[in-house]
Amino acid sequence: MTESTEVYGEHLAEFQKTAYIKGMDEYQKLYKQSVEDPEGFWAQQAEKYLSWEKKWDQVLDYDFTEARISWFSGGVLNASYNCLDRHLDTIADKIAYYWEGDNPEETKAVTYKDLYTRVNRFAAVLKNNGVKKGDRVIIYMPMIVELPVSLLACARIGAIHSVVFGGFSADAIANRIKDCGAKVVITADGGYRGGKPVSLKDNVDKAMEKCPDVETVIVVNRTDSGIPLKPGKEVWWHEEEEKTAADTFVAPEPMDAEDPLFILYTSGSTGKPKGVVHTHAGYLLYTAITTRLVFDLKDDEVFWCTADIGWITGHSYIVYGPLCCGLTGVMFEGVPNYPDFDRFWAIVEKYRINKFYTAPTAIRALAREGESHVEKHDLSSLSLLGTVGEPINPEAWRWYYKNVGKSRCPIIDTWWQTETGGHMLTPLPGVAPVKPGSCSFPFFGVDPVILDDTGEPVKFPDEEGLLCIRKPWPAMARTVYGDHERFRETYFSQVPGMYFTGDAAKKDADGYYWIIGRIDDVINVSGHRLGTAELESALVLHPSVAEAAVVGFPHPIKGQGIYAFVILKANATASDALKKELVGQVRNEIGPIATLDIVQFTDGLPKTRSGKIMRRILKKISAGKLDELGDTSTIADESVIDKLVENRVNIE
Ligand code: 6R9
Repeated sequence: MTESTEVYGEHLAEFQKTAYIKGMDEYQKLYKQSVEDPEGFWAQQAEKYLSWEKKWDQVLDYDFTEARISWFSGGVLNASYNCLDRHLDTIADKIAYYWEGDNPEETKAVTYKDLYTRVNRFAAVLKNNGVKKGDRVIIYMPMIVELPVSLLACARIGAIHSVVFGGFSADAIANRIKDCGAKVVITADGGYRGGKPVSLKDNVDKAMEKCPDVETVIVVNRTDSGIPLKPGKEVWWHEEEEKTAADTFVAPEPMDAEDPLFILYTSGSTGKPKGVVHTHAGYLLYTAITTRLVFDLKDDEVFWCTADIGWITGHSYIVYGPLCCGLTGVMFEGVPNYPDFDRFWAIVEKYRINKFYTAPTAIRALAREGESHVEKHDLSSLSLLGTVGEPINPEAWRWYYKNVGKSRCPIIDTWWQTETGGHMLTPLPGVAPVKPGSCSFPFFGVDPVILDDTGEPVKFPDEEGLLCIRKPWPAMARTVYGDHERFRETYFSQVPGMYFTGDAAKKDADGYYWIIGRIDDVINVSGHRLGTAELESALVLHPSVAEAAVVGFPHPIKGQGIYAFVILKANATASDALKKELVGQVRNEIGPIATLDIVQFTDGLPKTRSGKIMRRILKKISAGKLDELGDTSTIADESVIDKLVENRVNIE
C-alpha cells in the first residue's frame, strides 16, 4: 500500500451524527467562504467566540511587504475576562482543570470560580509589586496551577507574559529577561518530576546575577524546600496572596485588539531565539475556534493536551483556547513513565478523557514499551486522538490508532508553529478519512501554497516544495519583540507577499497535505525546535573547541537527534571526558533538551571555497546515507569527507 492510498475512515459515521462540521460538503462550503470573504467570516466568528467591550472598526488590514498585520483594530476586550469572568453566570462550578500531580495521589479539581478568584488575587499581587499594563513578566515554573493563574493574571492587568520552559538553563532565562526587559520574574522553588523534587530557583538565581534590572522575583513554594529568599527583591507567592482579600476583584484592563498578550521565544535558523509576539484578540479567537472545531469538543467533554505550558501548544490548547470556550481540561505535572509507563493511560481512565492530544515522540517512547501498559486501562472514553510537533511516522501513527484508539478514534495530525498561534493544516473529525502521516486540509481561513525552486506553485500532485501561506489569519504572529525588521526578513522576504513557514510539504492527488520537515537549519528534537546556530555558539564557547557544525539526524524516539562535528584547538586532545564536557557545556548554555546525542571530533569540515559549511553533506554522513553524498566537487578539500565517513559514530 502506498502512503496516500492507506486511509482510515472508521470514525466518520459516528462523528457525522454530532460533529460541528459534518462532512466534506459543509467543510468545503465554509472553507470557500473563509478564504473568499475572510472579513465576513472572521467578523462572524469574533461575535460568536469572544465577548467585546467595544466592537472593532475594521476587521482586517495588512501588508505582507511591510509585515504589518492587524485584526479587529479599534476593538477592545480582555483575554482574562473572556476566559473567566464571562463564564461565571453559567459555569462557575464547572471544572476548568483537573490537576494531576507527579505523585498520582496528589490531585486538585479547579473550578472556573476557583480560577477566577486566584487570578484576581494574583493580579492584585502583581499590581502591588508595581507591574503595569505593557510591562513584561518572565514566568519559569513547573506545571502547577499557579502557572495558568500567572498567565491569566498578567493578561488581566495587560502585562505581557513570557513563559520560559522549565527545562531551559539559567543563561536562557537571562537572555530572555534581557531581550524583553522584564522587571518581574515568577518562579517556584522547584517542581516534581518522576518522584523527585527538581530545583528551579537555582537557575533563576544564576540568571539574576546577569540581570540586575529585575526588581521582583515571586516564588511559589512547591517543594517545601525551605530555601531562603533574598529580602527586598524576592517574595513568596503565598505571603503576597495573603495580603489580598479572598474576594479581591481587579477590573480587567481594557485592551486594544492588537495589544500584545504574550511573547514566546522560539529558535530559528540564525542567531539567538526570537521573541514571537501574539495579540489579545486574533490569537484568542483563533485558539478558541480551533480548540472547538479541530477536537470537536462538546461542553461536557474532558480534554487533555499533554504539552508543557512552556511551549506554544500549552499556551494555545491548555490555557487560552479551552478556557475561552469554557471547557474542562487536564493539567499534568509529571512525566509519562512515572510511576510506570502506563501513566498516560491511567490518567485517561481516571478522568474519563474524551479527547487526547500529544506528540509523536511520546507515542514512540511509549510504543517501545509494548502494548501491555495500554491494555491495563479502560480507554473507552476516548473518541479522538491528536498529535503535534513533528511529522509522525506511519508506524507510530498505526500503533497509536490501533492500541490507544482501538481503531475507532481518528488521529488528528495538526501542523502549526509558534508563529501561527494555532492549528493551520489539520483533519476535522467529521469531514473525511485520515491518512497516516498526513495533516489533511487547511483550517478555515488558511490559504496554503507549495512553491517550487523558482517560486511558482508546484504543478503536480506529490511534488515537494516550500510551504507558504498566502493570506493572513487571526492568530499569526505580529512581530519579533524589539526587532520588527527581523520578523519581516525571516517570514516575509523569502517569498515576497507570502508568509514563509520554513517547512517543505507536498499535496497528494486527493488534496491531502504531507509535511516533509524543515528546510532551514532548525532541528526538531522531540517536537522542540533548536537552531543549529545556537548549538554551535554554545559549543565554541568551550576553551578546547575551535569550530563546530551541528546537524539533525534521524533518531528512533526523538524524531531528530543532535550530531555535532567538532574541530578542537591545537592544544586540546580528543577524549571521552572532553565529549562529556561538551555535552554538559551545551546543556548548561541552552538546557537539557539540547543534549548532544553524538560528538565526532574531526580535523576538518566540508566547506565551499568561500568557506561555507556544507551541511547537506554532514546531514547525509550523520544519517549514514553515505551513498547519497551527491555532488562534492565544490568542496575546497575533498579528502575531508573520507575522514569524516571513516570516523562516523553510530547511535547506540
Ligand atoms: C506547534 C509547534 C513548529 C515546527 C513546524 C514543523 C514541525 C509541528 C507538525 C510538524 C509535521 C506536524 N511540526 N507540527 N511537522 N507535522 N503535525 O510544534 O510549534 O515548536 O514552533 O514547531 O514543528 O516543522 O515548522 P513549534
